Amino acid sequence: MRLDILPAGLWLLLALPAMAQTPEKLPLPHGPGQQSFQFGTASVTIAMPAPDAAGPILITAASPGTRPVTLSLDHYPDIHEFPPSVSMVEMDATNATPEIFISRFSGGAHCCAVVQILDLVAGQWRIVEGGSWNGSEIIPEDADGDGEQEIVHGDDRFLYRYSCYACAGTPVRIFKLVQGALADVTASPLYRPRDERDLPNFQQGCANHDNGACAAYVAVATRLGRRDEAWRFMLDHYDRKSDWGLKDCALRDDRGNCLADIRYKSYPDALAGFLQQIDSAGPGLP
Ligand SMILES: [Ca+2]
Ligand SMILES: [Ca+2]
Repeated sequence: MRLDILPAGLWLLLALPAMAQTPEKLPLPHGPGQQSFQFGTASVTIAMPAPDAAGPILITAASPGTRPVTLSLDHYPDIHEFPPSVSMVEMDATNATPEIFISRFSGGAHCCAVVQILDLVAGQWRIVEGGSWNGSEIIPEDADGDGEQEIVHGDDRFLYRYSCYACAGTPVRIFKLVQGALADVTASPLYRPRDERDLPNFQQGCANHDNGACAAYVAVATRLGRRDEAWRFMLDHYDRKSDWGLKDCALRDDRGNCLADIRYKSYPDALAGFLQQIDSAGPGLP
């Protein structure tokens, strides 16, 4: 971004030492009560209920001349729960305020870091639902060196899909916050170097007949414009004896019951179907 075309408000933001290029984690109030933080023109207030009291954790973002927003997080007395991680981040370049990034572990063996972001869009603070991600916490990072933080995380849709949890790595996914929406920018040429770095590992796993690694290998090679060679390599190396991932579901009801079973004849058929599906999904777990 050229400095001479910055919106006027952004000068203030750039001038503040608090606008570091790493997320700044905010301390939660000790015990019941509230605490406020100021970042340039934006403020965030965190209100914690007493541990034994019913009532939500409230996180409010505000700035002069805008409509504030309050995020309400569940809190139940006398039940073990995980506190939210609240950070000031710079993710959305289309406003002159920082964003407030909230990541909270839901508990459970492999699930989930639940993400919400408070973002100022057209004069109103909004709550952006940032999805549920495998792992205990999401910490945004600057994946492309532009000073804005992105969500950078393995593609959870590959987990368990064709092999065991710890077997194959997952391709990376990158989401950028733009005017209150998280955009999947993974395919941008900016992130090619990451894919090029990851590709040999996935190829090696595929060479070892790990169908999960073959899936990651084909997906990443496709982004790099090398699908045909990766597909041939997969056909030569995939585990023909494994039936992991050959069943799928095209449609589920509200309770998660499958209404339309899919049974693939082979792993390559299943993989082709999966790679078509994953283009259109939102952030986080499927
Ligand atoms: Ca911003
Ligand atoms: Ca960035």
